[in-house]
Amino acid sequence: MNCNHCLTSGFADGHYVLPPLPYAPEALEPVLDAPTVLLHHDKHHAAYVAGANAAAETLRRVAAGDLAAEAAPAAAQLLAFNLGGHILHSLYWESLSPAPGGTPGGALADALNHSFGSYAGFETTFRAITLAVQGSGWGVLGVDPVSRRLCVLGVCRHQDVLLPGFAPLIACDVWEHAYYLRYHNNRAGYIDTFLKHIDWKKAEKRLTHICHDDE
Ligand code: MN3
Repeated sequence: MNCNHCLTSGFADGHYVLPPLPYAPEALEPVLDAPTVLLHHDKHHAAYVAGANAAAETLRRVAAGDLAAEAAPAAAQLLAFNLGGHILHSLYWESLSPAPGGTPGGALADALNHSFGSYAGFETTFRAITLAVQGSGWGVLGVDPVSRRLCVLGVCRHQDVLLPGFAPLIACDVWEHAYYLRYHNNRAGYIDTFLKHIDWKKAEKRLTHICHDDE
């Protein structure tokens, strides 16, 4: 399985597809309740998959001359929004572990220490940036392609405030649909619980493959 398996499994036979949850919907108790997980995956994530396919189809029809070129800019915007949603949700499911996640080891621990000074420094940074995302968005830990350090981005919606070439490792959804049923308006409590249930093993694999892809 390569590092981006959770992303490439979202495409098959020429279309974006909804990847299955990597665990049972009730497996994330007590982080998230099964109704939240099921609605989030089967309705919200699925809607982004459908939206990405619709936008891609519009762009194909423009390229084929079946639609006026004027349809392309709006479709490109819709593709960025919906495919961004598909990518980040695919990563979100893989970011969470049904068991308490502990702390990272190996190269990822080294990278976090190098980039944030310590694991606590990472947590402080991630919590602050993710909590402060205005409205709907994401806290995303990933690799800055220029410095090769890890950084946290506060992504707005699914596609704003992203660096070209940024390679995401961990994504925390802070759209209200991700947490409102259980946490109500307590976004901070949700983020703290998320931090305790990160699947660091999978994140470490993603980091290893990102670094190897550079060689
Ligand atoms: Mn969501």
